[in-house]
Formats: sequence, structure tokens, C-alpha cells
Amino acid sequence: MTIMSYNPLTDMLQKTEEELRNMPPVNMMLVGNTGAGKSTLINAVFREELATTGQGLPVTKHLRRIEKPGIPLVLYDTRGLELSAEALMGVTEEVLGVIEEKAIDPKEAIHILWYCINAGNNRIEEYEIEMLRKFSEKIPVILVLTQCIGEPTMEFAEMLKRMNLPVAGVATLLAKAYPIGTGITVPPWGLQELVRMSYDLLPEDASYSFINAQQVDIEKKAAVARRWAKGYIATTCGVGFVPVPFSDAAVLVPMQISMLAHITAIFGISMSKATITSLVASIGGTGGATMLGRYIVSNALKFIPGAGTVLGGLISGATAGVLTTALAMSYIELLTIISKREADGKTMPGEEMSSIMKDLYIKYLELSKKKKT
Ligand SMILES: Nc1nc2c(ncn2[C@@H]2O[C@H](COP(=O)(O)OP(=O)(O)O)[C@@H](O)[C@H]2O)c(=O)[nH]1
Ligand SMILES: [Mg+2]
Repeated sequence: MTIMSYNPLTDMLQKTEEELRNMPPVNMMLVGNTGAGKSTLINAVFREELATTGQGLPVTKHLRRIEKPGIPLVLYDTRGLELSAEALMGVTEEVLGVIEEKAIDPKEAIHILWYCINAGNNRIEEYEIEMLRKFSEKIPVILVLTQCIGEPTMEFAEMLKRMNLPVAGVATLLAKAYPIGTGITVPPWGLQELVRMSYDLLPEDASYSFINAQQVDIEKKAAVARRWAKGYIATTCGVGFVPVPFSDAAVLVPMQISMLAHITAIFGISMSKATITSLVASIGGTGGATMLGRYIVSNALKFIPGAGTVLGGLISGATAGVLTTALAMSYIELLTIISKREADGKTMPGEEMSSIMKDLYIKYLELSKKKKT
């Protein structure tokens, strides 16, 4: 293996872009009257103000397709729908038509439908229930009660839950902080439950894309990434000896780069090239010139009992597993911090990433040492 010519930065950029390109999108349908709060909900649940900034292309009279490069999500949003039985019946046919048409191509098939009702309306019509039944025959449907503020809306929600409607679940929420006057504001709530409920109803591939696209439940992003990484490390570092070149030339090997790229894809942070460059640099991928790189070279093996010396660039699978697990866990925690900032509209400077990454990596190596003794 020619370690010198291997460039982890280029590799990670390429692999991350490839991972994101290959992610089959989660396809979602949103139905509800104008003013129900669909756009507000989309902007709250997904990254990058999707309803405001995503391109919307008309699909049918009332349906628009919203998507944005870098987010593995296709949303069909109903527009211009007024509260009347005829309008809703017409749109039912449109929605069913699109669901049937898209079902032919696995990449386009709609995975889930959110039906939004403004909780303040305080009623559900017979024809709406009929509509829910028709949708539910095709795909999982969640009845989303939007703009839930105050006791009457909660009573309405309880009633709906008791009605045994033909849906997979009922979610109640307030998508955006609601000012009720005299300086008092009701904070948003219920979004996390909608995200978890939806996640559980999605097929596996689409569930990863959904986790990437949403920004409500960052701990869930981390949990899904950790579960995936553990499986990956167990199969890759499971047996025998692995080449891990602890030289100044490259701290990361291709297998680790692939792992980090996949974790980045699961997380779905709004990756600019500059962000990925900073991230990789923070891990020590740019020729071992970073603090973390030097730290690993000179200290990492000390943490692992029985690791011995690195002979000819080979270490045992178990040792590689410990190092790679610490790498995965610290990277996931770093992305968790970055994602939380991003949800607040903030970014993290590259130097701060490096310093946090180094501290986390040491923390996880020490944890693994404690586990062994
Ligand atoms: N504060 C607050 N306002 C909301 C919420 N949901 C909807 N609205 C308001 O209700 C109106 C209609 O919402 P919109 O998302 O455009 O509904 P859509 O027609 O279903 O897309 C807008 O003025 C929103 O600001 C919410 O959760 N909180
Ligand atoms: Mg809208």
C-alpha cells in the first residue's frame, strides 16, 4: 500500500458526496387545507427552511413537489386547498393518483402521508375520515393536529385519539412558538414525537434519509449513526490483522474514511466543501499535521492494553476496533454539537472543530481503557 500518495481529504470529500448522491430520498406527501400550517411544519421539521427556500414544481393542480440539493427528501405539498367537501374530494383523487403513479418506481414511491388539521377548527368531517381511509389503504398516514394551544385543542386531540380513525397515528403539536400576548409565548412542542412516529413507519433506506433531512431530533441522528457504526466496525475490524498506518503521513485509512463519510450522510449536516475540509482537518486527515494526528501517533496505542508495537503497520483487529470505535463515537458527538448549532442558525469555526474533536477522541479512548481494566 502506498500510504504517501493517499489523500484522505480528497477521499472523504468524494465519498461523502457519493454517499449523499446515492441516498434514496424519503418521499412524503403533505395534505391539508390552506392555513393548516403545512409550510410552518415543514420549515420546523426539516433542515434549511425547506418550504421557503426549496424549489417547488407543480405536479398537479394542487400538488407541488419540493426538494433541495443536499437533502435526501422529496415533499409533495398541497396548495390552494379551501375547506369544502368538493375541494377535498377532488384533491383526494389527485393525491391517490400521484401515490399510484409513483408507486411503480421504487425510488419515487411515496413512503408516508401527513394529514394536517388545524386543532383550532375543533372538528373532523365524515368525508375527511373517508379520505383518510382511502389514503391509508395505500401508505401509512399520520393525522397531524397543528397549532395545538390551550385546553380545547387538547380535548379535541383526546377525542380524535379515542375515535379509532383509519390512520397509523395521531400527532399533536405546535410547530412554531406562538405569542399569546402581553409578552407571553407558548414554545413549540410535539415535533419530536411526530419525527419518532414517522421514523418507525418508514422502510429502512427511507428512514436513514428521513433522519438526515430532519433537524428536530439530533439525539436520534446520533443514536442511528452509533448503531450503524458499531455494526460496521464489528464486521470490518472483527478478525485478524488490519493495516493501520500510524505514521505522520496518514492517520486515517480508507475504511475509516468510508465510515466517517457514511456517518456524515446519516447525520445530514449542511455540508459545504469548506465544512468538510475543516472536519477532515479536525480529525487529522491532512497529512498528520494537526494536533490530533500527532496525538494519535504518539499516544493512542498506550491507551490500549496489549496493543504492543506496531510492526510493519499491522495492528490486531481488536486494537483497530478500539481505535476506530473511539474515532466513530467522537466524530458522532462532534456532529451532534455542530447540528445543534446549525439548528440555531450558527456555524462552527474549523479550529474549534479540531479542538473539540481532539478532546472527544481522548475521552473515548480513555473510556475504552477503563472498560478493559
Ligand atoms: N406561531 C405559529 N403560527 C403558525 C403555526 N402553524 C401555522 N402558523 C401560522 O398560520 C398561518 C398559516 O400557516 P402556513 O404554514 O402557511 O399554512 P399552510 O397553508 O398549510 O402552508 C401562518 O400565518 C403561520 O405563521 C405554528 O405552529 N405556530
Ligand atoms: Mg403552505
